[in-house]
Amino acid sequence: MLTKHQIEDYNKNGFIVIEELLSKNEIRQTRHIIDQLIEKSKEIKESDNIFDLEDDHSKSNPRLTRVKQPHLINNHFFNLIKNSQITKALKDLLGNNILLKSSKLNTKFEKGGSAVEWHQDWAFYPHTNDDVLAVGVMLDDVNLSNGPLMVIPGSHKGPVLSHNNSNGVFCGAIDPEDKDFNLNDAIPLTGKVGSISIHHARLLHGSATNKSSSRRMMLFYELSAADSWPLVGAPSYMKFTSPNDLWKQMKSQLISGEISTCPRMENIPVRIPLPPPSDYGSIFKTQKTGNSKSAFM
Ligand SMILES: O=C(O)CCC(=O)C(=O)O
Repeated sequence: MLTKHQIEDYNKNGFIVIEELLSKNEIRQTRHIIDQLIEKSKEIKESDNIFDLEDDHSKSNPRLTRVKQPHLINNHFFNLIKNSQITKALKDLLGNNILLKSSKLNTKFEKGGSAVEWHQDWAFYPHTNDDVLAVGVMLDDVNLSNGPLMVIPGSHKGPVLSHNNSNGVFCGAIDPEDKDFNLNDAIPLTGKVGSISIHHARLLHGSATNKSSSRRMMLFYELSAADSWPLVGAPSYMKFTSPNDLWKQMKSQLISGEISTCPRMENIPVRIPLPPPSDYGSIFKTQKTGNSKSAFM
């Protein structure tokens, strides 16, 4: 499915964008379900297990930062990745055995949708090997003004930067002054609705507030090779107390092939995302309650 050039690009730079991969029908169905979820969010006043709210959310003007784990809310979101061209592309990058770890819908509404401070996903969920990545499905046109995902090419081969604040607490974001971070190297990942981005879990990335008048909704899936096991952290999917529940959940999230119970270990840099901030409910809460420094002031 991917060309040799795309695979080389991913390995070298840590990301690729595939233009208009999803069909208009897939996008239409997805948006329809999301509209229903947004409607439902009108009933709540505080963030909960499903919705993460912007500060100005109200019944008359619902404003979310995120819908958490949409694939656990509606099967459509699981089928969208499993039965689409996306899985074909993933097999070229991760091999045949692929496990979905979690999903999230970042809504980034017009006129103020929240920034995501610079971070490496790896800092949140280190694994035994780094065949771990995130797919971003563009559910709106993404342009330079509506807060595109930005990445630092090649940073997936560098160090794992500290994501702890000056008090030592995990805040889910790097210090923009870190000597290993240079904002001038950042490039935006733009594309038409239906395009996807794929970024490596160790790649430095972030995105600014959406100050424009057009929404930037993106659906993210976090996946790994099925022999890549989480170490610690990963609060969004290792939340099971019983091995039976864990096994059931993993099997239901298998995108392709088989789960391996013999983790493949690699000698790669890892940091443990502890001690936790007061609210670990989403990256937005982690960065806020962890008092992360903003690169987007
Ligand atoms: O929505 C974005 O632009 C960034 C997404 C991201 O990095 C995250 O949610 O962890």
